[in-house]
Amino acid sequence: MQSFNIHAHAALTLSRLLPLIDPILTNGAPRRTFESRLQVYFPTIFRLLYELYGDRYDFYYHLEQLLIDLAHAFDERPVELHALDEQRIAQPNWFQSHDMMGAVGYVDRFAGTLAGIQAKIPYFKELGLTYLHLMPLFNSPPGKSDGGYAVSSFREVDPRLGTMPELKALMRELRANGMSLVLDFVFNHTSDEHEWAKKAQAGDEHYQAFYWMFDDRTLPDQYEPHLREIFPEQAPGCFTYRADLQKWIWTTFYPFQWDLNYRNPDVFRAMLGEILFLANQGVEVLRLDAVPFIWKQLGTNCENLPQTHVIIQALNALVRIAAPALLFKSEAIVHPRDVRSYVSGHEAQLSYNPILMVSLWEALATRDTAFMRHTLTRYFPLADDCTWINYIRSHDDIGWGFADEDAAEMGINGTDHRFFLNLFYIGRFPNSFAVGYPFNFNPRTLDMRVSGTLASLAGIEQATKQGDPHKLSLAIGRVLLVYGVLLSIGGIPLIYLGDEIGTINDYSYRGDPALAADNRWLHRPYADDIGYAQRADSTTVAGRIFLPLSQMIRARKMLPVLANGHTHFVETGNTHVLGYRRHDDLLVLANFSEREQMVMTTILATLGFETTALVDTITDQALKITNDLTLEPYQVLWLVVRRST
Ligand code: OTU
Repeated sequence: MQSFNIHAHAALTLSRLLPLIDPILTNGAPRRTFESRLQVYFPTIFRLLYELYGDRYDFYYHLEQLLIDLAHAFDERPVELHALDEQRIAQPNWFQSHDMMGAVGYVDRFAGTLAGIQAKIPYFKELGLTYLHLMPLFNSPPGKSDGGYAVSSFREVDPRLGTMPELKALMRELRANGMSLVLDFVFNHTSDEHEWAKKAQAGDEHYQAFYWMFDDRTLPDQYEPHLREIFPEQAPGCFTYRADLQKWIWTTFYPFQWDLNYRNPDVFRAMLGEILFLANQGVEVLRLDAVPFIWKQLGTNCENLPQTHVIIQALNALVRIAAPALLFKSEAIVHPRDVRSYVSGHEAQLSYNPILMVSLWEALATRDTAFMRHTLTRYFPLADDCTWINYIRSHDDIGWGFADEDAAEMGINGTDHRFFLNLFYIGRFPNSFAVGYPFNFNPRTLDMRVSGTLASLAGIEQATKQGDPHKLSLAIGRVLLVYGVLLSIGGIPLIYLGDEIGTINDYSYRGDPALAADNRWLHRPYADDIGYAQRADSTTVAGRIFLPLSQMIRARKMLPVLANGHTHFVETGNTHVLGYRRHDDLLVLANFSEREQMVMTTILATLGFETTALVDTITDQALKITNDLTLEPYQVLWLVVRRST
């Protein structure tokens, strides 16, 4: 309980702080823009930071420094990005358009270098992309980089990929072609070779306080029983002993990834500095890596704590002032309720949608959409100032993140169901179509996740090896079914590059000692040049995926009804068939089984879709329905009523 009026205090504080920016922002018009945004957001910033750091003797000093940093960042922001800011402010829902289409991949694996990525722009346009996420590309020590997620400098591009000027030029070029660049912001930890970590190792106490360091096991022993082990096989435990420092260090992930201590306002300020630096290079979306872990509190599991939200909200409000075109995307692969807790215009405008991802795999394995419908009805709808990033595969493993209590409501035992899904997707369940591999089995909790590409998990690898054309058709059907949902359900669809041509697991990582222990490299394949060359050939696997997917993407871009929002899940009367309406105008039906399925005419009529005039907007074909509607195995339809007058 505050004994003073925080709003009045914020206003007073701001009036006292304002003179600090006089020497930085001297020009009238920009100064007015900055100040008017400050008037809007400072009360929020003040309230949030007060919550985190208000009890510190140096709170006011940190506020001063933040304001100075913010003014400098605003002042240094290139003219074209100021123009972009204005454009985004004028059209704040730009990212919710049906035109949005995303893809993600590793620079080196997809195109060798940044120059290689630049050369792929025609291909990205062919795909219809508006959003390109390049996997971590900053400096990261070879051999201990966790796929780039151990960052040793947030301001230097990995020299093997290119340079900072090249990255800037690429962003400009992408933007000129209608694409926004998305980069990771790995802000829960740094590499132990980051300059801050090196200074800490050299004994600099200022930088030691950037991390969580303990002289002995007393506190780690109190924290640890409550914590989740993320990589129990390769990196057991959450603390690492460093003999050089004679200290225990908090390392949620690999031992060389040191968790940052956000209780220290210096860390908050330093990381805001990195955000604004990246924003001023031209990055449009920052993916907030491992966001659930950034605040720690003894006695809790140190995930999704309230202060984590306060930090993101504060960073977001600060960004609205200095670089408002920048959006945040949350990466929280946690309980569905917690996933959703980060997504809003005030926090992360975008979020991975692991809820949908898991549901899709679950329904493909069971051929039953009841649990999926239950889950999505509960968790899919978002406020209208944010949106989902809908994906089926990322560079990470798949963890079965549904809620046990939701499963129980459906008569499903969560633990058993996870066990089944794991067995199914590692191909150990009778008649499984999947070729996946177990990732991080934890003997203590029996928890496990799955690695593999979309094509391999959907059955293409197995069918190809067995030379079974029927199985191959079904597997391709699964891939297209998934895309039929991702592209129509509401949000930004995200393709993992390679998946659009059916790239199967890449086993080459096993021969590389730096990668062999981490089988997530299975599904981070190199670009398959042969597959890409075959993409227009409908007799090849690549073409059988790429051509119909391209058709769906074109169809999506012509259907404003597929923009974000207004997704209503409906009862189709057939448990194998998922159904949802987009507004009242379009009905998606998706058959998750390898058999023909019927949906009754009477049910369609109650939903407002008379079978006499139905058109599938993917193919633009009128449906000829004599009795009830029949869906082919794995067929997906985007139906509208179109009466010829
Ligand atoms: C993320 O993943 C990245 O996506 C991984 O590639 C990194 O290894 C990791 O962070 C460390 O930077 O647990 O299994 O709820 O699920 O942050 C991968 C969020 C992970 C975590 C997620 C993490």
